[in-house]
Amino acid sequence: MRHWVYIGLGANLGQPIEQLQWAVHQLRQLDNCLLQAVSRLYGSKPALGSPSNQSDYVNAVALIQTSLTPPQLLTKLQQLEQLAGRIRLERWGARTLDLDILLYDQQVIDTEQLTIPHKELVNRCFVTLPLLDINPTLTLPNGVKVSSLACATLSDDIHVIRDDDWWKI
Ligand code: A4P
Ligand code: MG
Repeated sequence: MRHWVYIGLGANLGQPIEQLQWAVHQLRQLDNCLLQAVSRLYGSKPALGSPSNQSDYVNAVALIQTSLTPPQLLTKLQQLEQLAGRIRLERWGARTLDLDILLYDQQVIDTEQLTIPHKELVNRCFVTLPLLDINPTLTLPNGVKVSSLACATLSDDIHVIRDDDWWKI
């Protein structure tokens, strides 16, 4: 279990909070993975560029330790997305569960299948704020401190929904 991986969780259809609780529960059960930490739970408007008329999103980040390679982990996460009943209709469309690999150690990966760090990480408060909950001194592979990004503080666009052990079911 030598790799440290941050996973972004998001949902805006069905019962988003329950789906994120379910997702964390599934991460705890995954072979070759150990759940290490979970952020607070956040609510926000769909990111700029998302199709309009979408419901608000619920987001969080989980930190796991794993022996899975990035492609192996992606396959597992996509299986969980499918299990959660996600229907892929449009890019950035509404979804019951979205699981993204945000960071995999300090590796930089750019293949057809995977871009790590996640391509939108630095632009999205619903990713940077939960990352900072887990690790206030987190640094990206390019040396940038997450705490120095524009999105490092709460604003009108994003709020904390729960700051307890919301994921423990
Ligand atoms: N892929 C490449 N890199 C990664 C990675 N690091 N982690 C590939 C996971 N997957 C990665 O993903 C399409 C392909 O991306 C996958 O097959 C994988 O090989 P997808 O999840 O099916 O497509 P998508 O989610 O529709 O597109 P995309 O660009 O991944 O969307 P995002 O970035 O996930 O954005 N607003 C708020 N407030 N909160 C949100 O959570 N989420 C989105 C979706 C839009 N607006 C949002 C939110
Ligand atoms: Mg995605």
